[in-house]
Amino acid sequence: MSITNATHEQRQTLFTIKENCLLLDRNPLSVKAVDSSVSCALRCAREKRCKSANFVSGDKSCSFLDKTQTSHTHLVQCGHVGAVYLKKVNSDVGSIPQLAIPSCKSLNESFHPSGVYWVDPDGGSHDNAFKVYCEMDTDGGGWTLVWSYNFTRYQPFNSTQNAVTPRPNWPTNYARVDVPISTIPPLHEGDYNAFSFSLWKKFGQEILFKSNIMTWFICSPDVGNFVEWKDGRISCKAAKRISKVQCVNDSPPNEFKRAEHTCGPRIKGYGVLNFYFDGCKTKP
Ligand SMILES: [Ca+2]
Repeated sequence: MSITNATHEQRQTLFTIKENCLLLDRNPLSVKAVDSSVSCALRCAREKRCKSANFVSGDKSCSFLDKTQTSHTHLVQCGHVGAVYLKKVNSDVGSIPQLAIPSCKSLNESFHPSGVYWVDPDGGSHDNAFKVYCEMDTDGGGWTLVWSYNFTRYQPFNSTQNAVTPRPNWPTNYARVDVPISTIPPLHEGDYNAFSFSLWKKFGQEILFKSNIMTWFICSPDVGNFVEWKDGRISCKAAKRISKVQCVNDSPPNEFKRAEHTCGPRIKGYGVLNFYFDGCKTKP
């Protein structure tokens, strides 16, 4: 599950240039033959993973790099006649605590790939910055991964012992909720952990629900609001169809229900339960 309230704009890609310099990287992302440094920059601009590039005029080679002179100053060497080192402007944002971003939605999808970034949602000193996973591929990107979960007993799925695990520390009065709680931000989609629930709203109000087997949905708050923990109507649209399973849950949900007196919150549609984040693994 990821959340955002991103609005995106396409920007030009800018480069800083160091003539007669190279970033000595033994493992470039790729090397291509090009005619000029401009052509090298254009190709790097189109490749999200390319943060900087070396152009060598002698052999007309353009090497794409995932490192930059900011992160690897010691690897930059000058005095190479005919070489040009090109660095994407803003390629370093979120790469170290000192360059922490407010949230994933501040990234530009055209040159920031999905991955781990440093964020500092409360601004000011970056001493309390921390790492998160930004998803930059779905519906314009800008999603912050706030929770990734597994199941206690996937087979059979409807077993009373099946529950999501771990769960976020959202409020519940229900004594039977008994799966472990996580408050560690997940750093990739298979890292089963969760942000502290009170932090979710700092990254936006819109939620992307992903699934391995079901249609993905993007939901915005209305009267109901997941991150503010308010029951009621929400507004959802399908973000991606998962072709292997066609089921009734494909229709977008329209209601959020909290977890005060049940095993977990629910996302429902017209007579359909799309997501039930069941945190009870032992039931009578
Ligand atoms: Ca701060």
